[in-house]
Amino acid sequence: MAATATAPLAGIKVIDFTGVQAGPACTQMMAWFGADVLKVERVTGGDVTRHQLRDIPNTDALYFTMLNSNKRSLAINTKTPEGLEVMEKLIREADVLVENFAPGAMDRMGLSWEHIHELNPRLIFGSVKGFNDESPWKDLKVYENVAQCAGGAASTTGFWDGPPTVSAAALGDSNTGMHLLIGLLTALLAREKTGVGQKVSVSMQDAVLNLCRVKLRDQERLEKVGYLEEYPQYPNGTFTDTVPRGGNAGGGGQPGWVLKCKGWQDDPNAYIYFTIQEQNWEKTCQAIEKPEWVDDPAYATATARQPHIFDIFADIEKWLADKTKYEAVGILRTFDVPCAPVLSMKEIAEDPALRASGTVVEVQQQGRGTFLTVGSPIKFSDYTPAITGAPLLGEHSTAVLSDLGYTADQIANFQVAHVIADPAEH
Ligand code: CAO
Repeated sequence: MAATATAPLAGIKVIDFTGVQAGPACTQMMAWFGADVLKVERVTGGDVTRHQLRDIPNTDALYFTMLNSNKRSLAINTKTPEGLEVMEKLIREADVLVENFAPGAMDRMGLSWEHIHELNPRLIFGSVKGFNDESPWKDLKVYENVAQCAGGAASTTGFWDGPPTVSAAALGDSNTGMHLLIGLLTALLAREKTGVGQKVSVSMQDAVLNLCRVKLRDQERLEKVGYLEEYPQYPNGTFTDTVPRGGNAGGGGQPGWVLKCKGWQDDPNAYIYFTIQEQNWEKTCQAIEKPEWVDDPAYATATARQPHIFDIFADIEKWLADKTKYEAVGILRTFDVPCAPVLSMKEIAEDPALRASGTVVEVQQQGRGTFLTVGSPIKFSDYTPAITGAPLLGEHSTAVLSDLGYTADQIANFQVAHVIADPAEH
């Protein structure tokens, strides 16, 4: 909707047959980049997120508005013959159709990939499921945390003496949507050469696992050498035959940890992440006022440090005790120490730099005023997405149907028969 003539995806028509988070995150980004994204929703209630976790009565929830900006909405019962006919007309004209319903739902609706491909051979069909087609669990319905557990994230997240832990980051949902977006854009490029669309499928388990690539690396290393030198369990603890949870340890070759700063007793986020970069050891010692560690054989190499790495972190916390997280980072950055304050969501929401970059944006929303959302994390030199509000349920039903050639009488009859929702009902 906010697309300008120069928008990268201008002219691309997307049928957004998605709900909750994984699919909507994908199509929202297409809309930001200029595609005409038409969200097709159930007549009663629409996308479930419109109603989930509402903060204002009778107003679409932030869960919905933050994943469906820049789209249009058609509320139509696709299980009626008339609704299915509308869908088929839309499919004939579209470039992309994205869905993330429960396994088998598209087939049950009469919209199998084969049928869609027959209706419009150029159309690219994007599909999100919990598991891929080879999985014994391919019939399961899946939400975020289910995927994090099945994709290897939960077993490797948290502390060794606690249970598997899920991440707050939407590794199962939005991450899968971003993977699907890559697939769809690739298929659009392929279509330039072949003239034919294809089905692009991404499973949430696979998308999570793709982000847990280094943990599979660690599994292979563990099987070969029996230990993982960068994990807190080394060298004083024990390893089993599977990758353990490493707490806040750095995942690469650079040890790091979350360290307390001034005020941590009262502020749950008065911490920084501190990285000991091997090639920066000398400057790191200067930064934390421990110049004697530079040449001390017990400290001078990563191998020498590892057996007492937590004593080292404890000493660094002593240095941090009279510094706020911002003061600490202010000092450490001048010594090239890779570090950052642990930022709360409140701090992020108020951060002027994130606002200036368009990463956090305030958006006008009908019936709500404004709301804060995460804008595009992808920055182009020649294009800046303009983030607009999310559509009301069925806001564009009449316009879409009339563009498809339906008369005012036919549209009125659709309303009476509940094929489309009556806007007065919203
Ligand atoms: N008109 C008529 N019927 C419609 C419709 C429309 N416009 N849009 C959807 N429906 C129907 C579907 O056809 C389906 O009907 P059947 O079950 O009779 O075939 C029904 O609505 C429910 O679809 P659903 O997929 O939304 O079902 P659900 O709420 O039971 O499950 C979810 C939700 C997310 C668990 C499931 O969709 C799923 O596993 N999706 C794949 C994985 C995924 O994307 N999960 C992440 C979601 S983000 O956390």
